[in-house]
Amino acid sequence: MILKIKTSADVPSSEITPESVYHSRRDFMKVGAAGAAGLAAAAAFGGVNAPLFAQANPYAAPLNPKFTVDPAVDKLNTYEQITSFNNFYEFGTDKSDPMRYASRMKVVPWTVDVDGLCNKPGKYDVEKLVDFKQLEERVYRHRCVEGWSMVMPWVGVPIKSVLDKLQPQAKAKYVEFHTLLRPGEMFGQKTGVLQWPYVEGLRMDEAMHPLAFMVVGLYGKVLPNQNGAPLRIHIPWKYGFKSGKSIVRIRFTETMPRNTWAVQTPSEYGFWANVNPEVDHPRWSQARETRLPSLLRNRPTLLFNGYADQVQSLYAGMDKKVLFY
Ligand SMILES: Nc1nc2c(c(=O)[nH]1)N[C@H]1C(S)=C(S)[C@@H](COP(=O)(O)O)O[C@H]1N2
Ligand SMILES: [Mo]
Repeated sequence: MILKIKTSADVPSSEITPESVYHSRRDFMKVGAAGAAGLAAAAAFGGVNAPLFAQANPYAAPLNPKFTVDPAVDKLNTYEQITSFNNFYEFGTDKSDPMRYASRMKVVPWTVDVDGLCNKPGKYDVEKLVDFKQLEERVYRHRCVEGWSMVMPWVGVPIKSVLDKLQPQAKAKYVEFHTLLRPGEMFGQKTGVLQWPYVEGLRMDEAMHPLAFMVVGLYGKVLPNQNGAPLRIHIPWKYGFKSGKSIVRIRFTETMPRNTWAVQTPSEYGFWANVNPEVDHPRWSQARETRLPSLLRNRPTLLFNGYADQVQSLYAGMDKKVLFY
């Protein structure tokens, strides 16, 4: 694994522009829909600039203080760090590939197909799935199975608020999240590095857990393509590969999903992938982690990535060997 952090000096502004172009286009589209929300937010907020602010940028959402970190322990990574060091194999396997190439992915318009064991299957616009008037900011630790970690201020809604609209049936035990399959824009999909499309899944009670987050923004702005625009999940107590990006399909199933990394290398990756310092990857220790931008294993890995008190009841009585793999 090569850890190479780009600084702003390494990133020509021409490579950043597409994201901001997308942003303003998106803002433009949102003004109508967000107008009413803007007025309501303005009334609640009362600030002189509030109406303009709320209408222009629905992603400037309030922090939910229940879901944040101690800044003395977990310093926020910069926007630049979070958007220039990524795993998104659809755009190549180098950490800087997504930053370079993800702008090729067309994210407007974007629809999500919903199927399987639910009462409201169909094709949904993102705006129908995610209530943009309810966006909130949450600061989460993110731990990649490779050993690096960051702290991100995401903007989104609980996954539960999305799934509830789809009315999963009692038979649905799991939910799958499928990434966009568009080899013309995602050249990694012309290679066999993974089985495409990228599929991840959760048990229903995991997906419905208050921590499980549906992300549409970062740092008060629209989610950059390299981080999984326009819709990705973040499951902070699991290794990063569980958090699928650029989601175009949500499927409810009775059987455990065959997630991409478990299909690719079943001897190394499983379905659960809960973070545990005591269960090593077959090729490296998970006892410590590299909190970027440091390049050293500078801190201990935490059980469930530090969210144990909130999530361990999900797994009462289950086999430890299974759970952390
Ligand atoms: N579609 C898709 N989703 C993906 C991946 C990927 O390659 N393709 N990589 C995963 C891995 S291994 C990690 S660590 C996180 C990285 O998210 P970030 O780039 O926003 O930090 O995305 C996850 N989601
Ligand atoms: Mo990862």
